[in-house]
Amino acid sequence: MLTLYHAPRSRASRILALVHEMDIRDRITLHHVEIPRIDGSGTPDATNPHPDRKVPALRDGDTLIIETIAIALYLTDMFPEAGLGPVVGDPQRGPYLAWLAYYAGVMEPVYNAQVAGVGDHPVFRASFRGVAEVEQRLTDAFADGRSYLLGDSLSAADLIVQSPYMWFPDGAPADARVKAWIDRVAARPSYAWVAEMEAGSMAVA
Ligand SMILES: N[C@@H](CCC(=O)N[C@@H](CS)C(=O)NCC(=O)O)C(=O)O
Repeated sequence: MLTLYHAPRSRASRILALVHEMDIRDRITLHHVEIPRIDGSGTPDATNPHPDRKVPALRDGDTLIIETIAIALYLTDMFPEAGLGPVVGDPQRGPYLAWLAYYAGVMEPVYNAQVAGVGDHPVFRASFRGVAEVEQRLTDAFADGRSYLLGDSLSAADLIVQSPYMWFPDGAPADARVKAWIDRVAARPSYAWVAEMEAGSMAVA
């Protein structure tokens, strides 16, 4: 049995949505933990095995997996039949990995730097570029009218790459096709389920 360490309305919510999309809820025990919040509420939770007491974290027997991207890949590779992540040999595997890596390696730093007011620093721009380039990347991705990042069907990459715009809709790219994708992902039944779970009915392991 897998254990997912989760806190409501956090980066772990995307993994919860992925669990629902993959229909593997019965394979996962949810363990709700407290985390320190930006508003000063919450505290680190001693029951959280994450070395930084962050979420998400996933335990599989003696193995602890941290980092959203690693957890998403671990799950989609473990349950390929769920169809949420192309496996090795599938021509979409490369784009899938690239979007996941781009999110963690570029998008999160770029948006955090923007909030921190340091995104224009030449050293930062040399490594990551900026918001305009991220928006152009997404605009280009949807220029052919596709519904999701990899084509016609949802993958874990959509749940993760779209997530900043769920939290900060005002920061969404202006492109109509990108906006339609953001709305399409947000309207998935998995997110209604996550909202319901996080509203208070979540089982604590
Ligand atoms: N890069 C990590 C970031 C995890 C992270 O920062 N999670 C936040 C919740 S959104 C957290 O647990 N914060 C608690 C803390 O900073 O102590 C990932 O994507 O898994």
